[in-house]
Amino acid sequence: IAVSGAARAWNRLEWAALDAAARAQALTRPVQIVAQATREAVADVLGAVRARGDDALRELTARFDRVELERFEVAEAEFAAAEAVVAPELRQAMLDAAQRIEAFHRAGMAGGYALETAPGVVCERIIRPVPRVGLYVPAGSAPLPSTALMLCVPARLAGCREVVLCTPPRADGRADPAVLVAARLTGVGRVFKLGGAQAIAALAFGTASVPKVDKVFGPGNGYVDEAKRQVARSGAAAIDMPAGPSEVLVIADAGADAAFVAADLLSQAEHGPDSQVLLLSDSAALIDRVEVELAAQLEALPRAEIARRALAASRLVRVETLEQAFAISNAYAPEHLILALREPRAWLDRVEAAGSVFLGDWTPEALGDYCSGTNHVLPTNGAARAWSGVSVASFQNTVSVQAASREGIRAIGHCAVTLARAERLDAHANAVVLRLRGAAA
Ligand code: HSO
Ligand code: ZN
Repeated sequence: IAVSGAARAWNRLEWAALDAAARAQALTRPVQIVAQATREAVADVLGAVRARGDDALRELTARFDRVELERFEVAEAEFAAAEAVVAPELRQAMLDAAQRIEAFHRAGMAGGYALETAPGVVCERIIRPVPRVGLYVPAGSAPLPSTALMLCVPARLAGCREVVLCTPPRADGRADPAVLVAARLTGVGRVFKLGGAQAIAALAFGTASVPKVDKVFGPGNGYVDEAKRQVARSGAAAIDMPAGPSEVLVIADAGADAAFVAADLLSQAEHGPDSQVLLLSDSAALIDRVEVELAAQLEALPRAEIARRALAASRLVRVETLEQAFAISNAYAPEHLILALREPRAWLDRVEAAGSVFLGDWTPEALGDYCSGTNHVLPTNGAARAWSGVSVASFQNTVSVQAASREGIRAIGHCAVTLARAERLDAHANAVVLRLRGAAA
């Protein structure tokens, strides 16, 4: 049984039948076209928060979150109430996940190092935490306490002095209780009920009630992503990465389990109507089976409407070979790449650009989203070509240090003088020559 064209909520394509323009079109993300209107709306929000601080935050929160907040910071009583309503099983799952995330992130922490590069010349790299960081945890249609874990755990491991979290208020003026419990479990001090571009603005510029931070982290919708780009461009705060709507690309062979593949595609599609979902397979029969599964599983989802809208921009593509699938994937540079292949590890060398890779039939993206230990804050929108997902290093700066002795300046001073003269920078040359004289005496 094949799904007929009219019933399809997704797009099925034959790569070989597409010309260059159609191929480019097939790999174009809707979010790649950031509307001028979005850019302007975000610029207005940033300008308002910068100019009028908390007053602007109050107005924007009333307009976008439809709630009047006198105070944005979560008070002790609200944390306590959150602890009381979060089910023990959920709390325990968050603890388990946090422990695995911590173990994996700790193991990957870079250490400093030192090397004597010439007799008497020691160069070092030392590591310092970014002093003040702001974490954004989206709530939108689904609050994401797991994102709090993914951001808070590495921030604490890095030793950041000030860790501030923003998450949108609910209609009742409270923050999502599970997000609050996750923040507490991982040792975050201050949480503010702010969402969208106004949250990013508050963190980047600071207001009377929200402390200014040095770097803003976290995923978000197109507005949040655009706000992060704008504050980074203005120099107000650094950002972790451009991170817009979530995406998955699955490469599946004829032996893949169609139900598993469909479930993975839908787990991405349910994130939001702007989520990106791609399947590449060299097997038309597998795609047929995935279509049947998609249709069946979609109907049973509470978020079917959201998933259906995401699927409308999705693509199921029959490729000629798996090599071709990897070439397409590398060009697209997906946030998540699932290899539903018989020998997934053998193909890993082909992966050039992806945020996070899931090997084999038993590794759904959902494990990485929650609790395998890897980070789920990953570069989207093709940024994986040049950006990496969040890690402890995202919360650290490296500082280089060098120390030369008299012997050291004698060893390499002449090299510096020659280069300085070639650049006609005489003061540079003098700074070395004076010392060479001193060291010779
Ligand atoms: N797939 C999302 C992360 C997430 N999924 C959070 C569920 N909760 C972006 O990587
Ligand atoms: Zn997810």
